[in-house]
Amino acid sequence: YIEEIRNKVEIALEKDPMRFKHSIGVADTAACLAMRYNSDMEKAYITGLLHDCAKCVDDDLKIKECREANLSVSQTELESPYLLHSKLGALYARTKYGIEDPEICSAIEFHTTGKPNMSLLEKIVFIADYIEPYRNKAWDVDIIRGLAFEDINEAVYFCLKDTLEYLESKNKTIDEMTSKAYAFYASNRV
Ligand code: DGI
Ligand code: FE
Ligand code: FE
Ligand code: FE
Repeated sequence: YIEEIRNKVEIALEKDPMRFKHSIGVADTAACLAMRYNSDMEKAYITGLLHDCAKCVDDDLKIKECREANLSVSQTELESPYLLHSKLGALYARTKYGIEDPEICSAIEFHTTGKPNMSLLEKIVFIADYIEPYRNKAWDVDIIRGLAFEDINEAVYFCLKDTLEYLESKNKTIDEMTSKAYAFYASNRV
């Protein structure tokens, strides 16, 4: 059944072979983090495989499909339609991959912005997306790689901090959910 999902995702991402490699990296990394935090490894692996399943949909189509499914599209999402791949990915998980588990769908939905008070699976996928072995663009990624296996909340905090610094340096619009997530993880540090 995992093999079936894997093959479907490979086809869905065939426009961008690196994206499929990244998805395998996120699945593997999410499974490792689940192992570390006594969470369900199979669920983490499936969520990792699927998290970017809507990434290769054209931006106009992303907006159109979200609207058709009555998913809200904010001003920030209109300005940066790539943000919608997480919401649309959660929808596809249900409609195209038969995933009924709301925890998996929610972890896909919030993997780009994060959100306050994430579930363990949400945090695992959020972090795995950032630290998987094929990803090396981020500034502090090696520090966060180690931290992820020591203190997952601290790792989430640094991921959000790096992301916000990057977005500010590029003058990109910050989604309300990204700001809220950062505020939550900044104020809950011990
Ligand atoms: O899909 P991936 O590239 O694997 O990773 P992702 O879904 O976490 O997306 C990462 C990109 O999303 C990265 O370039 C930063 C951007 N991003 C995250 N939060 C926000 C954001 N972009 C905007 N405009 N606003 C945000 O709040
Ligand atoms: Fe993504
Ligand atoms: Fe991410
Ligand atoms: Fe990703």
